[in-house]
Amino acid sequence: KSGNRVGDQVGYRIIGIDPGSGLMKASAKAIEDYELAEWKLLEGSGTAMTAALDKAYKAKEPIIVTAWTPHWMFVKYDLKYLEDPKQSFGGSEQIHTIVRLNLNKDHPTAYRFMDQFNWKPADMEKVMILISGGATPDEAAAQWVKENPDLVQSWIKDIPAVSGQKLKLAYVAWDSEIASTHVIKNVLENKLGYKVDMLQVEIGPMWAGIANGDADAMIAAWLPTTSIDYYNKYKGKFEDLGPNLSGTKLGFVVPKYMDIDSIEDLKK
Ligand code: PBE
Repeated sequence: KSGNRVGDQVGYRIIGIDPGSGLMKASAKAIEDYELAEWKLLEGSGTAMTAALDKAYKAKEPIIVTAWTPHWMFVKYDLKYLEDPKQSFGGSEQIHTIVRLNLNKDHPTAYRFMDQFNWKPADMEKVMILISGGATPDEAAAQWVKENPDLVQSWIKDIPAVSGQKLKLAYVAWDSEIASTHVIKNVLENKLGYKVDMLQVEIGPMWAGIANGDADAMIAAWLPTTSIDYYNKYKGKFEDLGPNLSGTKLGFVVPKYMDIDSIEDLKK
């Protein structure tokens, strides 16, 4: 082989997402660990990343993106994670539910529900697929809640409803968190009687909002690695209600029609 085929094909560019995300930090670490100094990690957003992927995929062009699981893109396209023998992206993680201090006292009903909330990657993926297929996040959440009555009931069993109290949920516009946060909103409003305010923000302000009490809860803390900087920064200023989902993954992803398998192949 002469030169770097993959690098030349994609202009030594890896399509990233929003700069504050844990995925971007892990991607920068991978570029260092695998000594990919000639490669550029482009900043953008989750939406810009999936748009670039869609365009390349339809044209059968080569592309490398930063990505995560659960995500609808693995259902819609034939994709593969590049192997990561150096474990730059860490292992499988859990998503934790994080609430502001004193939520227990101020909103015991919401607190108890948030504490019980847990589901599987396939559940989250179903909501994501509905949204990527054209449903609004509210419509997708409503449909999923309707189709999963037993699981939803297990989250709210024996919890008394309230009458119109306000609750504020913070989230980042990642497709996974848009899906999960709208399911929580639907249950809080339609089963437990809250009026929910949705605060869409960047990752830093999401954590700061919980820590200073501007937001009541969020379900977007990927641990032990992806969100750890924010977790440590605000430690003591929030309550961690533990995992609501297990089995996430992060990495560099390419279409299956590309002839590479490992991050190490980017170096050649
Ligand atoms: N994500 C989705 C986030 C956490 C949730 C993987 C894009 C991140 O990288 O911080």
